[in-house]
Amino acid sequence: AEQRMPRPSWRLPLLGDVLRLDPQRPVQREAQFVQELGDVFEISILGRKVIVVGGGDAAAEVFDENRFAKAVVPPVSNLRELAGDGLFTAFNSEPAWAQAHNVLMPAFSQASMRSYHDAMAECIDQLCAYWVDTASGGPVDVSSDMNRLTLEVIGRTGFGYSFDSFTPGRHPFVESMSRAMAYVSQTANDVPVLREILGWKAMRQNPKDIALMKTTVDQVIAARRSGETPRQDDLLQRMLENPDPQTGETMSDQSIRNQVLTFLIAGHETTAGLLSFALHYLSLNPEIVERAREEIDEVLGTDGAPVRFEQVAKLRYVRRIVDETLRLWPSGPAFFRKARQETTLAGYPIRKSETILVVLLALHRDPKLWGDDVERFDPDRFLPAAVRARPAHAYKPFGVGARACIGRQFALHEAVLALARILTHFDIAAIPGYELKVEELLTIRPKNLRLVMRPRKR
Ligand code: MNH
Repeated sequence: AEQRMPRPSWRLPLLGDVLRLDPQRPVQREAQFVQELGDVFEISILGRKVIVVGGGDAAAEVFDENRFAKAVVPPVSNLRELAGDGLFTAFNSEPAWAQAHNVLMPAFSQASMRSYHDAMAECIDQLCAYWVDTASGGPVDVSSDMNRLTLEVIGRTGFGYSFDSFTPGRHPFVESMSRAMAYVSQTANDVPVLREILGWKAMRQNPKDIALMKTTVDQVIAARRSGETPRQDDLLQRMLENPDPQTGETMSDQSIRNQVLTFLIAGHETTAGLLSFALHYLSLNPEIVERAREEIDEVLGTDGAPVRFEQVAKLRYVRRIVDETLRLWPSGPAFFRKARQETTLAGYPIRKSETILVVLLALHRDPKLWGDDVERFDPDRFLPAAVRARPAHAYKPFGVGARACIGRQFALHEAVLALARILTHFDIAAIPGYELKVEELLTIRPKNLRLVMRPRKR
């Protein structure tokens, strides 16, 4: 006899479990369900069944690319209005995915980070100067400033464009992008009719925001193509010039636009979230700051010279701080999989194409995989011996398989460099009484996190 998959104890007709969800904090709510219902269970949202995986061996199963694959379903598929068949939102079979993947993989290799390093370092130094000029010992708005940094970095290294991020006020592109992202996130699980009644203003605004973003990017591409702006060794140049080695064809302007928009979306809030959470933990753990600074001073020296590319990979402890931050708060907190054909998961039967949500927020705190002090921030969990002792499926902040994050090396290089530079220049102090609350807008970030950044006393 077939065993039935666990599910919440009661369920409403039509609505299903929708009233149990938390529209403001959907993934944190799912992680709570994992505590109540176990590693595998199902929920029902307005007639749509979603299987949830939050730990243990079930995670290893669902990461198996032979039996499961990425699923592009809401809210991810809602981004297609903006990013079309760009890398992140493409269906597995779309030809634009394979082409962009082939062209861009070399551009995101560890070795290619060398060509983005100087621009990254410059942006980080601009951030530090901005804090010295504007903060004058008062608290800074961490999430907002980390967003300025990561957007500036991807703009400069991606396509030679500056959003003038370290000036007061916000670039129109940034205004449009944050509204468009909020729109996708807030309309993730609703019904179009409700959207019409509840969301008049946002609904009328959204097409305008999308149009502005597309036009901005199209202008940047056209200016580079025509030679109006100079060639440079960035992602845009590679997309314009390098053919797909498999077909010999170069990318269309439409596909390039989709990729640029994708990098702006996928590469900016995720890394900003990571940096914000890391600074939060550093503000609470002086002994970790001390160990990091010992390493930083030894590797980078104390003369304030620009950081060289090769030095970043030597910052092993700073890297462990980054890894541990992504364990507790993986900035992409969940992703979707689907069954390639009829199969089973943890012994339960699964139909072909059924949707499965992997909740990293729960997996990364599974006591079966991480021990019983899972809430503690401890970078030494990522010492090589400790990593080897854990199964590989315990930690997947960048996803799995063919559709895993292409920007992983980019994000890690940027994050290690930024934290090293910030720790070199500033003493980080928490605001007494701050309690971490986590905000979700597809990605996660600490809510209202403010920290005092004082020029470092040696
Ligand atoms: Mn990223 C896919 C997490 C930084 C560009 N990214 C993914 C996935 C996760 C992820 C998880 C898989 C999603 C899924 O299976 O549906 N990404 C992160 C995190 C960070 C991050 C936690 C930072 C920290 N990502 C970046 C950066 C870039 C980027 C930086 C670009 C500059 N990510 C992508 C792209 C994809 C992706 C593009 C889609 C890749 C594909 O499907 O081929």
